[in-house]
Amino acid sequence: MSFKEDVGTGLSENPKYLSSRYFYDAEGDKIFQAIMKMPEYYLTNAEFEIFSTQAEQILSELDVNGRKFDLVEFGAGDGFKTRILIERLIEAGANFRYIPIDISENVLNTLKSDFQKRFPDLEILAENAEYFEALESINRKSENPKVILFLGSSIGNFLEDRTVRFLNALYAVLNVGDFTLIGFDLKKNPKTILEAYNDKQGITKAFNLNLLKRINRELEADFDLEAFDHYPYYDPETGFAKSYIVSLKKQTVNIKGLKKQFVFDAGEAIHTEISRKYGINQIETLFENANFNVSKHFFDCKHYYVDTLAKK
Ligand code: AVI
Repeated sequence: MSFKEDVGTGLSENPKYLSSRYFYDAEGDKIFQAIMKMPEYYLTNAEFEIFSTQAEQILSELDVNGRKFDLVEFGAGDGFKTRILIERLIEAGANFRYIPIDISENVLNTLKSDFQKRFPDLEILAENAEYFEALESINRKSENPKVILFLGSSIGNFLEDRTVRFLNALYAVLNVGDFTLIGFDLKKNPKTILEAYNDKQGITKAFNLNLLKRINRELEADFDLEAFDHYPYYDPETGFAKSYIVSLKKQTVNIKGLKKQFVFDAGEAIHTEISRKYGINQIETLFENANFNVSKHFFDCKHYYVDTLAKK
């Protein structure tokens, strides 16, 4: 479905929702870069620490020993954390191509030109695609052994059934002996988690409300941003961090591009994002149910976050 159709569907439902995949337009990409630099958003630093200090261990688990392989990355973003892993792989003499995949063409172009400068000898095959589309096309692109990266806790943005479908689809495209390395945010003090999605500077608020701005820009709508607020919520029992946009008064919004008006009650919420937090047992069960063998968990020093390596 297109942005326009999805907005029409989501705002017509009760309760209303909008998909977090639409956060990432040019402006959203920029705000997300700022989020990753926030001290409250511990996820990026944790994964950066894991790759800075444990890349050799990751490499030794991969057991590539001079064999050529493809390092495929789903949701590559600006490659900030992958950069350090790639640096270490090159230093260790690994023989690989890099295949970054992202839904944002904008971010992918930046990544490609940055990596071409940093790693002039690295072969890069960037692909602008949605995850499930990319999974389908991956074997047409490459017959080499594969290591598929899905970092940054992006898997946490999937609902349960999508997570299961993703892991099953991943398993189906891999050959026996191939690996996947997936970043999961772990359950921890709920206050730490909530702060990561509720920074005092209002960067996450701007990120969430940019969805309304995007609808204004692309679908000629008249959302008054002052009349909506950002509401993050974390449930330590389920591990679901959820973000909402809440209407601060009863109001009607006109979306010209849809030739439709939408009524919001005072206090009515639009669900925009889920960022799931996991326990280690849940992660192991997820992989086991998809037939993967968990090779090793790589934790940061605070055990806030884990990159789990699993083998087909
Ligand atoms: C991209 N994704 C893993 C981020 C997350 O933590 O769910 C997106 C984000 N939303 C608010 N802050 C960051």
